Order: sequence, then C-alpha cells, then structure tokens
Amino acid sequence: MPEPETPATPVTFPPAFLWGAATSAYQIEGAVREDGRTPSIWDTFSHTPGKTAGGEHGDIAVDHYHRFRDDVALMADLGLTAYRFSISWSRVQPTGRGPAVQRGLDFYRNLVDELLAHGIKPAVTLYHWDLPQELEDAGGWPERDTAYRFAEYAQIVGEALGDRVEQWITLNEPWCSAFLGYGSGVHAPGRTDAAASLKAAHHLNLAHGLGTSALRAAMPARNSVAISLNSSVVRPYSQDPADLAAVQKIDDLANGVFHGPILHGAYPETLFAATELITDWSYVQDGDLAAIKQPLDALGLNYYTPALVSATDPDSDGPRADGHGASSHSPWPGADDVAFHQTPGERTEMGWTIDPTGLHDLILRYTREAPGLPLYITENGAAYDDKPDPDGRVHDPERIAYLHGHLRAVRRAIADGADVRGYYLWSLMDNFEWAYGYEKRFGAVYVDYATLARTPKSSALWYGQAARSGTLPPVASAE
Ligand code: IFM
Repeated sequence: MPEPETPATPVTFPPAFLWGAATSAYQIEGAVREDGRTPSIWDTFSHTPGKTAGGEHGDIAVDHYHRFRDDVALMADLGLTAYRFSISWSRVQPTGRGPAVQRGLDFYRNLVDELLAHGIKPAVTLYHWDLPQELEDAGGWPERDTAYRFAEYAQIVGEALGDRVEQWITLNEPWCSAFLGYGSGVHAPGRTDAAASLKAAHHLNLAHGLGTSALRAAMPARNSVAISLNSSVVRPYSQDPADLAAVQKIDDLANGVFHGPILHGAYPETLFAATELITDWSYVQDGDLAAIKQPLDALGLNYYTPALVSATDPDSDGPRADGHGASSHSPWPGADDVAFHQTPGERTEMGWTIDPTGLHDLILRYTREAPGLPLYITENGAAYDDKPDPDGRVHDPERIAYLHGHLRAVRRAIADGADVRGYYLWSLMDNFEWAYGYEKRFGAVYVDYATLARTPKSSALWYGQAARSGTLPPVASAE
C-alpha cells in the first residue's frame, strides 16, 4: 500500500521520467509558403471567412520556423528533458504523394539535431491535423486512399529521422480530425457530414496501422511507436439507466471507435448499433482490423477535462454544449439523444472544468485496458488570459496550480501501479489555438504577438524547477 499523501508530502517522480512540452506544426511554425511547402487544410480553412476567431491563421504563427534555435535554447534554459512536436506533411511531401522535398526534411533534421545537442529528447508526431489540401481535394480522410498516402509519408519521415528520433507518434487526437473536421465542421476541412466523419475515423485508424508498419520497416527496431488519443473521461449525470446508456454511447464515439480497433482489433458492437442509421460500416474491408491492431510500444494520452452526460429530457431542448466549439452540427453521430452538462468546479479560459481526478481515472483505465503498455501524457495544460505586468513579467499562478494538480494526479496513478513514463505540458508557448485564433493562451512561455518576443511565464519557471529536481515545487515557489 502506498503511503497516504498529505499536503506536505513531497511529490517526487521516478528518475527517468520525461519532463516535456508539446507543440504542433501549424500552431507555431509560420513560413507557410517557404521552401516548397504547399497549403494544408488548415491554411485553406483559416483563410475562409468566418471559420476562425477574427479570421486569424497560421501564416506567421509564432515564427518557430525561423526561431527554432532560440526556442530550443529556451527549453534547455528552463530544464526540459523532452519536446514533442509535429511534422507538417505539406512541408515534406507537398502534394501528399510522391517524392519528398529535401528542404522540408532538413528543417526537421536541424530541429532534432539542435534538441539532441541540448540534451532534449525529441518526440515526433507525424500528423497533427494538417492534411495537405491536395489530399482533401481528392476526398480527404473519408477516402480510403488517404490512409495509404499517410503510410507513404510515414515511411519518408521514418527513413529521414529514424536514426536520431526514438519516440514516434502516428496521429494526434484522431477524434478531432474525424468528428470536428467532418462532423461538426468547427475544424478543417469544415465538412458537416455524420457518415463521412465515421468513415474518416476508420481511415484514420487504418492510417495509424499502416503508418506504424511503415515506420517499423523504415527505422531501427529500438524506436518506439505510439498514438496520442484524446480519450475522454465520460461520467454519468446520474445512475439512471438512461444516463448510463448515454455514457456508453459517448464513450464508444470518443474512445471505443479508436482504442477498440487499435488495442483490441474490433469496433464495439454498441457503436455499430448506435450508428446503424448513419452508416453501414461497409468500408471496413477484410484485413483492415488486423492492419490496424499493430503492436505498440507506448500509448499517448491527452487530457484536459472530463465530460458529464445524460439522456436528453424529451420535453426540453436540454443542455448541449460539449466544449468543442459552436456548431449546429453535432460531432457525436447517432447521439442526438445525449445531453452534455457543465461539470461543476473552476474552469479555464476555454470554459473547461479543472478536474485532475479525471486524469488519474484515465491513466488507470488504460493501465487496465492495455496492461504492460507504457503510457505518456502527451498533452495536458490550460488556457488563461495571461498578461505581462508593468515590469514585463508574466505571473500565471492559476496555471501553476493546474499543473501541480494534474502532475500530482499522474504521480498518484504511478503509485497505484500505472507505468507513466513522461508528461508533455501543452503547450511550450502561446500559439494558434485553431478556430479560437490567438486569443486563448496555453503557453508556459508568453508570446507577444506584436514582436514575437518570448517570455517564460512563472509556470514555465515552476515547471523547469520540477524538471530539474524531479519533485514538484510548492505552488508559490515561482511567484
Ligand atoms: O491546441 C490543442 C492541440 O492542438 C490539440 N489538443 C488540444 C489543444 C488545446 O485545445
């Protein structure tokens, strides 16, 4: 039995635990027309009037493409030991097929070498939502061929970087790609077709499986391949059987649709039943499930907030908001009879309730579901309305409290038997928060968007102290 934790108990992590930060290409790089890069679906979407707050886009973003050496130096100064970033597919294979562009690959090779030179372990995500526009024009993720194109792209990047990057992640949050991109339409490419969103989910799963095989064939066997899922913690509004059925429905659409085939080689039967009026799943071809269920070396979990659901009251419109943006189209196909409720408690600037117990529950769920598979928290963090003081410093005690609470939850899960090997704070620095534009600041490092100057917030200093010592500092220590 672990010792009971008291507020004075030092929260210390295993010595090899990775203390990382995460970003993604379109959110930070800018340089969208340089060195042969072509538009991705996010370039098109963000330049379409009305799709993002204030019409904001990633043309310049935080100019990481030109400032990556300074950004790596900043991470090293803070004391980070790992960095998770994504590759822009349209930078290395502009049309989404055919030969690679060397200059695109060189950018990432230089970034990786800079990280390694500073003792920071790189973790590469191959796909963080930015499909080359040409592939969307050919049908996008609802089209089966996109999965084969992804495998080809994975092979290219694996061959180019596999000698120096050990940690690989195929897809980031395929739920968002499928259901926000093709269902509710609040993400690129902005389509609102429930059947297409389920088809996209299957082809993303297939892409993960084929991409994993392609990576393994292209890289040394020592490298680790994983996927990052934004697996939801879905809680019932009451113990009423109708509310429990609502939980099952959302759990299938948020989690089972991905971890079913990826971890267990099958989609949940309850998912088929709930979506039978929308799709017949005939695009799941013989051999697909075997191709998808590749042995993995690790699993990435992204966690922000739990969901609280009930069956809808047929006599009222009921609450609907699920925290994934405003759209009259649901990202939950076949779940029109489910209502989403605001979980009680303090919220971040995104309106997401702060609940570290959800992270603990999530870790233990996957410890049970995928025994023996090492886990990484590949994203966790909070947006706040950060502003510099007159002295130019940025104090963000709320983010420190958020990180402290969630890291404690990770440590508790480890004490409960979970094999969590690392934590990547979302995000290293303020950046383009998709449809919300630049207004929502998730960074541990503040970015002045007028000058692009970077200033570590007090949370970055606090997190750096944790990374250096392996023990969480008291929450007030970085103020
Ligand atoms: O900014 C995103 C990231 O790209 C994917 N996961 C959630 C983050 C916060 O919304």
